[in-house]
Amino acid sequence: MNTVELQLDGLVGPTHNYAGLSVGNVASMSNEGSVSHPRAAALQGLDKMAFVASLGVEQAVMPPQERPDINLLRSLGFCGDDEAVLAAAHLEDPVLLAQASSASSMWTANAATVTPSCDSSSSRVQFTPANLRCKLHRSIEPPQAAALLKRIFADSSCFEHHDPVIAADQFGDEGAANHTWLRTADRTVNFFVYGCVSRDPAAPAPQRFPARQTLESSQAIARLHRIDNAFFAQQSPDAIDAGVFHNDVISVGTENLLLVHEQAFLNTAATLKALTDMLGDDLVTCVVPTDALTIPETVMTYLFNSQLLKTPQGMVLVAPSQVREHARARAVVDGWVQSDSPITQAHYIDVQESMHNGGGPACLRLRVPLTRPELEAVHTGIRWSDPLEAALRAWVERWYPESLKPDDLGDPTLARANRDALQALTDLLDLGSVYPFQQ
Ligand code: SUG
Repeated sequence: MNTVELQLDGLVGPTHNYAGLSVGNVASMSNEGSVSHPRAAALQGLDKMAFVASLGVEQAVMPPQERPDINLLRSLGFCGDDEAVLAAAHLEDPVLLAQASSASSMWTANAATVTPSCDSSSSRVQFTPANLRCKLHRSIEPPQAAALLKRIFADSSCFEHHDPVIAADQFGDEGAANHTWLRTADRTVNFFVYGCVSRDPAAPAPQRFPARQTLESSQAIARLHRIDNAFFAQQSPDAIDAGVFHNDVISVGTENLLLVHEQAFLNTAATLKALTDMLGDDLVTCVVPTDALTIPETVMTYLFNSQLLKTPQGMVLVAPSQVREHARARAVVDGWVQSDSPITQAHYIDVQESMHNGGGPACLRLRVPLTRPELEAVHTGIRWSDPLEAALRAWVERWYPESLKPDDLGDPTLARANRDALQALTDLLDLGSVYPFQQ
């Protein structure tokens, strides 16, 4: 099956801030209360998209969500007009206001799980938005994510959309951050990594930080997508307790290449053997030993949150600039490029604003494997081009605050500007009415 991988990057929203909302995510916890730079953050994201597109990779943009989510605040008892709701939330419960205002939909690796049409008995590309039930500020993303995905991938002869898996303890789902599609010449595997088995209290589980993805939800997605080549492996609970809150913080794979830390899974050797048995000897696994990079170094540099891209020049790694600055992480990358691994080039990219909240290059994109005809069926308004890039840069310059603190979030002009900005964006991307305020 001849597929291309569309990189659907989340555009950072104008309320991007550091509220320390994600227990278990070391960067989010340690940057709580710092000043953010929404304009710079959005421009860093656009720089990354432009760079990836320049490599000859299919690139597209996913709009941000409407924030603050005033309907969330209303549903929790704040009333009056929008300004009164914001003022009361700011006064009574600033953490809740920050949760309602987070720009976290930028991390589209958590927006959905996507599997290719060739693997499904329905012969269509399969989408299940993640329920993100583990964190309140993220649990409000699925309705808008689902609406946007349905608008972007609208052709029902190519694309099938499922509802998110039920948001219950047993079914924590964080989307593609815990799913990797691998393939060799004639075989494919959907590799799902989970943090715990919710129904089995005796099973190994992290003690300090939450396991966001459950086996039960990964299994449900494989059923919904009607795929018979799913393989499930458990993440190392110790790694989760050290800040590896998603599998994409400790492993990245595409095509026949999997880069992984030796402590990524509960049993890494057995997991890699099982994958090789399924995919054959063409599967290339590059395992980084703890001696070369410890788990804290992995979390600090986000080495495995690099984008691994198949390009006309071969396999290219797009890593966060933190890796370049860290001698040991940099040595790992140099080793991959110099060895006979399929990686031919490495590039470093500055996504510092997102990194401060625990989101590297790979968190900012959702990968959508498509055949050429499926790619042609994608909404054209969001596909990368020079004119779109110029229009998006001008749009960001026009609407985004230069800096922001969590305490600024009660400002009603922010909420109004966010809606005006999104109206201008939906016009620019030719998306019609997708947001709650446009209904
Ligand atoms: O869910 N950070 C996000 C980062 C998500 C990264 N995604 C992947 N690894 N795929 C999270 O923890 C921080 C928000 C704050 O603290 O203000 C936050 O939500």
